[in-house]
Amino acid sequence: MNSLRLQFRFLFPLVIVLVAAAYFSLPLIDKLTLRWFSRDLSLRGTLVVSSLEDSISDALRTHDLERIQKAIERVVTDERLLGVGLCDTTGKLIVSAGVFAPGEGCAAALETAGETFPVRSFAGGNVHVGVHPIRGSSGAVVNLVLLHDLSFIERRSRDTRRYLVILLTGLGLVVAVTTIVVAQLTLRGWMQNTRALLSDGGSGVENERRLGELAPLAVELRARLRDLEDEFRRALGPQLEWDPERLRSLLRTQLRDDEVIVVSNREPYIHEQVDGNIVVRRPASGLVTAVEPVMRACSGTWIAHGGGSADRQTVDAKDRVRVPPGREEYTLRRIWLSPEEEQGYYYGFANEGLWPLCHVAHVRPVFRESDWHQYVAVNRRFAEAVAAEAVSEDPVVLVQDYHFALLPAMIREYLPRATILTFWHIPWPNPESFGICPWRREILRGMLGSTILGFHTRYHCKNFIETVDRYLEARIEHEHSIISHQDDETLVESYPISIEWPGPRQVADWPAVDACRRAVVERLGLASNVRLAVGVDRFDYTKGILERLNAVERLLEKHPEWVGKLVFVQVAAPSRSSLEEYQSFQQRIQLQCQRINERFGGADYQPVLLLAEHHEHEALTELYRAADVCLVTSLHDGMNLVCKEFVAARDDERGVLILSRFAGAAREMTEALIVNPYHVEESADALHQALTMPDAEQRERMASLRMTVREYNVFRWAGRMLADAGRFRLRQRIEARVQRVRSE
Ligand code: GDG
Repeated sequence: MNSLRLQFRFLFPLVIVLVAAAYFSLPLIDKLTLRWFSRDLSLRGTLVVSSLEDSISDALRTHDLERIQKAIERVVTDERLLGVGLCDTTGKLIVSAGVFAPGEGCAAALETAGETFPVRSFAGGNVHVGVHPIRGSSGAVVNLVLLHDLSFIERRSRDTRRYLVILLTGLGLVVAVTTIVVAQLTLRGWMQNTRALLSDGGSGVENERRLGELAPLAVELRARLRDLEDEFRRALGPQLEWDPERLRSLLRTQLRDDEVIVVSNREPYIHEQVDGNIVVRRPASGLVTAVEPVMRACSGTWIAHGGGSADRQTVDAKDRVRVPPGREEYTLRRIWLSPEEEQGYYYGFANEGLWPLCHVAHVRPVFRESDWHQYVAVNRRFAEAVAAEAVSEDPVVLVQDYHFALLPAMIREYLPRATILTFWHIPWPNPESFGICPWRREILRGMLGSTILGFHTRYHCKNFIETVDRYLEARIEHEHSIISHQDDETLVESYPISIEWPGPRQVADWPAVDACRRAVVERLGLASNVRLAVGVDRFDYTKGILERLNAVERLLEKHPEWVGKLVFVQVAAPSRSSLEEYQSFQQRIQLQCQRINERFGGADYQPVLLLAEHHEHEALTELYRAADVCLVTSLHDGMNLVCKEFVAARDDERGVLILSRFAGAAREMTEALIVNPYHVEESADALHQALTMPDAEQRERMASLRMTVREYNVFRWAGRMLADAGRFRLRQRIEARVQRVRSE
């Protein structure tokens, strides 16, 4: 309909042009036809005269006017000839026939002699006046005047005009119909191309061919659409975004301000003795990075192992301390572990057993009976602590990670009405891999004490459900992801974790990107023009640090132009260093760095810098902001938060992220350069691509990544989980009420 309207809009001027053409051309045509006929009539007159000339000459000689009269009367019988008159040279009428006015008829007629277009009005119409001189035999000259009726010309002209109007209208109609048909076809083709162009049929030769000359337009249009989408999402941002306030309001409305307790092994604030002073440290831990902002928003109590050298000095009589220091938004309850407990539960069963078991990163899990006993005992101690801290019968308990697989079922023994949300921060392997754990059933039963069990990805959920299916008697509702085991139901769901998106005040405190770069270059003693690639990790074999170094080495081999110009800085925060596997891994990395530096470095250039020490949070932000490239090449990672922190730090929308496809984050952060870290060639190429990536592409990728991380932030992670818990609790309350009514 719209397209028709559009075409009529085009046709209207065409009609106007045709009408104007008819309007201006018709008088012209009238004039022309009159001239043609007048010339015709002059010729005709000449013929008539030549047929009369002889007899008139003879008759004049003999003054036989009667003969002349008869001759001209014969001629006048022609219907187009109105009258004939014979005039002498003085304008006197000699004889006449038909309508010929005596006297002035001759005089008026003779005036027209010599005119090319001798037409006069006569008796309400036009007549053609033909003056033909005839020389008599006596030598005297007379003029034979022929008055031809021009009304037939007018008739013909009217007919011509009618035909012309019909012709122009017909022509107009043909043009109009042709225009509409051509326009419709063109429009349809255009619509198809435009649809193809908007549908983002992917890149590649086939798509280019399909779009033809519209291909460059497609690129521009898609870029513009992306910008508009970005602007739109930015504009909607505040309404859609998850932030602490929205989380708090969810707690108020859906959980009716219920009590929230978090349990994790790692504590969010560690008090350390340093040179006789007590300092507070934030641990290098993805779990703490994610859960701490949620806890600040929810208040409540966080129960964790007190591992800092000054932790005991800073708690009250009930082993509690208010944190964050200075802001005191929630309570940290510390649990003290003996060295044997820590060794067996934490280093032994959790980190030598479950960690490699779940990551499948080519390090053999070690399962010792004694470690298992410590693991059970410590889980029990934490369960008791939860029961002791709970002020209500049905708190919401957030159990964190693989250190506490048995805790959910144990908490349920003490607090049957608690809502237990367990989040497993690391991957879950397939049933075969998990099957090598001697206590696989105990672990699964322990976890199924949870109301909700969360993993980062659907894939990990699927692996877990299949594992339960393989090793336990349980009913599984696959379509709802619910496992029923011993009268308890557990919802298994994916909740991709994230970071807290930096607020405007925090961003305002950050030094400018250039200043960060200068500070890092100066601090590390680098040349001012070097390109910087960075890696930030706990010093762990699952993070792909070795593979990253191999990629850097291969890049320098393949593209020697980067030697002297690229420096790779690896922050490796000490982690689980008392374990042999970690010690030998860390030594291996150190040797590898040395080797690369010896091969490509010199007195004033070292291509690789290993900073194997804990860094303050601000120092990491400075490094992220100074970097051209951030490398995250985990061999297997539940999510990985470093890549999200890098993106959050780049409000300048510059810098390139290289991300392992084996990190959970790769499913969301698709605009990163996704690599297989085991493929050294591919990683080296990605590094080269990152270092040579044009600014506009960096901006486009980074803007999109930032949008994702901002929207899918940690408050959304917690919000979704707590909202699911709220729904569960509501259902539970309704069921309890129904039960009560039934029993009354
Ligand atoms: C597990 C899963 C999942 C690193 N060095 C320092 C430091 N860090 C911080 C980083 C980041 C965190 O540690 C590491 O986060 P990741 O996500 O990489 O990893 P894991 O600790 O292995 O965490 C992981 C996570 O849980 C959350 O669920 O993403 O897949 O393995 O925040 O910035 N922090 C400080 N100094 C350092 O030197 N302050």
